[in-house]
Amino acid sequence: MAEPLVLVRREPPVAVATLNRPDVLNALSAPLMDALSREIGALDADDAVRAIVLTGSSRAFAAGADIAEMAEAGAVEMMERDRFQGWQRLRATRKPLIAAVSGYALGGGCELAMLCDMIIASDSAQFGQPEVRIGVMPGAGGTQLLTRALGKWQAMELVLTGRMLSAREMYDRGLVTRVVPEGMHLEEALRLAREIAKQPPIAVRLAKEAVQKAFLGTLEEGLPLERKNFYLLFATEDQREGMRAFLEKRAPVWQGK
Ligand code: CO8
Repeated sequence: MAEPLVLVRREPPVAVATLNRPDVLNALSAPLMDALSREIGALDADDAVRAIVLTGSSRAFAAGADIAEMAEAGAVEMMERDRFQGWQRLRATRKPLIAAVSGYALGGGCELAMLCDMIIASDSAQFGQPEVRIGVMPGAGGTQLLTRALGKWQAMELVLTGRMLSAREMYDRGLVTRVVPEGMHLEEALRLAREIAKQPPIAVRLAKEAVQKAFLGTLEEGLPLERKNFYLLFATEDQREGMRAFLEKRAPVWQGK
């Protein structure tokens, strides 16, 4: 039987999904993206899983969309293929998604890392949107997300030259959450996932939604959503428990209710 395109390891309360096309630097083919959105969707629906880590190989998180799949396609054919459904499903993930990046995160690979909520990078990692060098441009959110993260003037340089930046440069510019020594990215991402998994799950979910809104929407949309989610948390048992535990000077016990 062929190797699965995405390997999943459940270690409740966290799980790891690993892109598994190492021979082509995890090029994001349509079957790989289908498998990924299916597996992440299943983890998102699994009550035992509180945070999800997405990783690749040591040489590449992912070197972009599969160029071999697109090289001969026409514009209408690309539109008919509508390859963005899987991306859209991934964007709808409600649990925290942490990218653990080593090696190349290029083109669609950089966009996939940016779709995650946090990025832990090995100091060997390299990020970039090299599409212009093969005659196209980013198509899975790169122009929008990089610009929001880095600002117009820095994003423009990356998108128009296709230059790569190191993990440390991306950390300095605010795109990477943390840089760790070579090979420690997965361990550190799991540590972060477990720390998040200790928090009350409904508060985590609503807070993630509110931060996403801040990043993607306007302040007028974001502030009311934040306030609504804040009020909503007072309907949970975890709010009562969290505040009482604080006042009683003991550790809280979360019910997820
Ligand atoms: N697609 C297909 N195959 C790839 C890709 C890719 N993106 N990247 C690497 N490979 C393959 C190579 O062809 C090679 O295969 P083989 O061994 O059979 O010849 C193998 O992976 C190893 O790669 P290299 O020999 O090139 O390794 P190097 O260490 O010399 O170079 C690089 C590594 C610099 C990462 C180089 O492979 C490279 O430049 N790759 C392409 C990077 C790129 O241009 N990415 C952008 C792709 S377009 C995109 O992502 C648009 C996203 C929009 C969303 C689309 C949804 C449909």
